[in-house]
Amino acid sequence: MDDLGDLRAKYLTAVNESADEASLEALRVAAVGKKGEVALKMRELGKMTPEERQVAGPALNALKDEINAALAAKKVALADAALNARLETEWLDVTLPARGRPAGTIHPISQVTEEVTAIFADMGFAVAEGPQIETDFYNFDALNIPPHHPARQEFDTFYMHRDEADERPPHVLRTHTSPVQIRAMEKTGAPIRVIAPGRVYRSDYDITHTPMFHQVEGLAIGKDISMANLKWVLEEFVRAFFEVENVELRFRASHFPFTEPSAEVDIQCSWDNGQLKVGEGDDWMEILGSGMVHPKVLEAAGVDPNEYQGFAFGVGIDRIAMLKYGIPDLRAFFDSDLRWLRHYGFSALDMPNIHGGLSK
Ligand code: 2NL
Repeated sequence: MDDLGDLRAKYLTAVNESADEASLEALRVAAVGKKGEVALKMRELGKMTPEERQVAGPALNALKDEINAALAAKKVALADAALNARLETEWLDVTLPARGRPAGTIHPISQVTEEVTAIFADMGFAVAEGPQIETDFYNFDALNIPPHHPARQEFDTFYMHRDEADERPPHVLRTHTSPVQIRAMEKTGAPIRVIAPGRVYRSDYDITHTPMFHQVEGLAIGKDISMANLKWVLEEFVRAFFEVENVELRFRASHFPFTEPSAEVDIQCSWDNGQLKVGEGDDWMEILGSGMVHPKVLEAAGVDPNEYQGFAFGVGIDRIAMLKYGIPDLRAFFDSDLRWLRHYGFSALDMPNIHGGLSK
């Protein structure tokens, strides 16, 4: 039994020097496994005298326990060391400032849409959205523009392809956002106060027209909404949008199929050596169309014209963006030229709101 001391020294040293879990397992099998050296020693107990066995038995059990404990402790130590090594290489200073990135900018059309939305939200208008591909019912018929009305030609409409055998009425790319408001009236009925900003399409391309452009329309229907309310809302809008204390508006009688009476609205401005100023001088510039919603339009949208009335208006977003931010060429809006976007674009962090100043 003298060699028990050697066995103990041999395995405790080997366990201590072991570098990974696999070699620890090999040591466990060799030392305290079923056919390991300690088990072999235990088999020799049978050949001993009872006195010898009384000493050797407990000694072998103690050695087995000691080796098992050393194996378990080393296993924990190896796992700790592995974790520490990982933590050493994978650390990250979460208190460092964020990495700068190449600044993208907000397109002037998005900026102006947000500005207009903020102004009308402040006056109680919700935003309505709808499809860009419309049926000709929503784009025309519901707006009091029947099939052979000359206004259908004026709109330079894009018609979606239809097989000749297909007898369903055609779909069109919406020529204005009015159909969005028809759908809104159908859905929520009156009273209602919404604006409908978005893309619209007309087959027209020259220095002042692009085949896709942006419009915001507004609609307010109630029991006693009058042209006086229209005038105040539009004055309030123009003042807030152009960020001027006072600006004269001029309402000129006009004609649209969907409003009666109708008015085009000019704003007071001055042109000094090519520089436009809104709210001063004695020039006028047309910026929008408006009127009292035609009874037939209310009826088509499921609103009783004997009970309700209201106003509507339409503004070109691209056009008022050019006026406010001095952008000379409409077509540059859609060129995706990064230099242009960096020059005319806005910071993503400056969200327009009525109280903090619209455009900073
Ligand atoms: C323009 C003219 C206008 C409307 C749009 C409208 C919408 C409904 C009912 C009645 Cl649902 N009218 N929209 C009314 C008058 C004028 O736009 O020249 N825009 C640039």
